[in-house]
Amino acid sequence: MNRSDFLDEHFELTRRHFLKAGVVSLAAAELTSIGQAEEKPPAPAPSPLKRAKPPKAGVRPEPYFTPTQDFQDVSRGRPLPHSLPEEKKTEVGLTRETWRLEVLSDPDHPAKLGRQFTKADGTAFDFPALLRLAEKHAVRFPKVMTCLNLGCPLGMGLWEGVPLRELIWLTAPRENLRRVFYYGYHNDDPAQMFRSSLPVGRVLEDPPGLPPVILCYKLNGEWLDAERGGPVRVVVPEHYGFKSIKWLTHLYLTNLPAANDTYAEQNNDVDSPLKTFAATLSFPREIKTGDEILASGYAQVGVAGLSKVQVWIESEAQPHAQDDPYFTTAPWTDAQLLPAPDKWTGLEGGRVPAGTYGFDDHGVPKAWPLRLTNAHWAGRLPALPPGEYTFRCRSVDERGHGQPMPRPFRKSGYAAIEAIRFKVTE
Ligand SMILES: Nc1nc2c(c(=O)[nH]1)N[C@H]1C(S)=C(S)[C@@H](COP(=O)(O)O)O[C@H]1N2
Ligand SMILES: [Mo]
Repeated sequence: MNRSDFLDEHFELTRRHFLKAGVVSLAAAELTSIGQAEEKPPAPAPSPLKRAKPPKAGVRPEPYFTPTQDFQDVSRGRPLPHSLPEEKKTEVGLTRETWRLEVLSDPDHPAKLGRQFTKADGTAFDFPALLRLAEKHAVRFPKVMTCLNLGCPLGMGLWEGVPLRELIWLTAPRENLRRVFYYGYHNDDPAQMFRSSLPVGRVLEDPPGLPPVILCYKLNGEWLDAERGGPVRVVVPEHYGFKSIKWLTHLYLTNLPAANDTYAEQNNDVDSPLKTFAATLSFPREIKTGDEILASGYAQVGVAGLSKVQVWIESEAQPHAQDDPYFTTAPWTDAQLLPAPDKWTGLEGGRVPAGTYGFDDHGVPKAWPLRLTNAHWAGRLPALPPGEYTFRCRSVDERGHGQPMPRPFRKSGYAAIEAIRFKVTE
């Protein structure tokens, strides 16, 4: 069997298995996507494959872009703003018709502005004003949404919006502007406010290779829905989810020199951009002596990029050295990184529209894997004698750092190496 046959067969197997044996919600999601692709109903899988962990949205090869309703939701709020009845949403500005955004100087640490945009004087931004800015300035980029404290992304999205700097320039800022902070609708209860912030430099100028911070109104080509933070949320390309405030209502320009994020109060590292890591999606349930071991999964490609994914099996009979917590000296072997999809499932027509950051006008990625997205991998390991084992995978970033280095600490984003224990029987 050549490599691509193996991969085809492998993904056919994982696909069938996901259909047959998935957790109910996953099975439903898979069925929808397969239904859209008009594939045949599944035949029984010749050898059962098992996911290493409960599946989560946004990490599977298909659909590549996570349908909005399949994102995991970790947002706070009592009640959750997106669960409010339509009438209440209209009243509090959670519809495109009634949404307003105030852009203000921070009264405690004022930035000197030529003008503010306030509800009181009727100048707050509304949705049509945002769309007028979009006509000239709209940008669109792919980004995986990941919660700092979770081991798995919430979903992969194609986000569209207006660069935040366009609104900042409209305030005619003059001096004492060092940061911006922002928050969204929180049931008018100060205790429920979820705030985030950025250095103004990041907003005004994009670091090399990164798209702008946006006020986002579309996800995967459709209006951003209430559960994902619509009508308008912030999306910060290189950051974990907590910087991407949903149901945006207030933007402050400030002379504060440091972060005042809600997440900072909760003992998190709020300056840490997205890390690179690999995880397993499928692994054989039963392995007999003589069976080749086929595994597959995904890698979140953080700001450090991804050069490869590696796999390794440790035998319990001959455990790895105790003084090497990240298994840097283990005999890792390279897995195969799968090429970019040619059909971008989850988007209309399976196509990435022209004018998308990182893609050419035919919707082909300019490089692969793309930073801030998911790439997928498949690994193949030789047959083993009977015994107990642990399977691991890891990413290696573009500078050659094996996961979880160079930033191994938990507060700054999850990157622990996963372990899957298994038995090989006669
Ligand atoms: N207004 C508001 N925005 C928020 C949050 C929140 O609780 N309230 N949660 C944040 C966190 S911690 C994450 S991880 C992301 C999740 O985005 P998603 O719900 O689209 O997956 O939203 C962020 N934006
Ligand atoms: Mo989060």
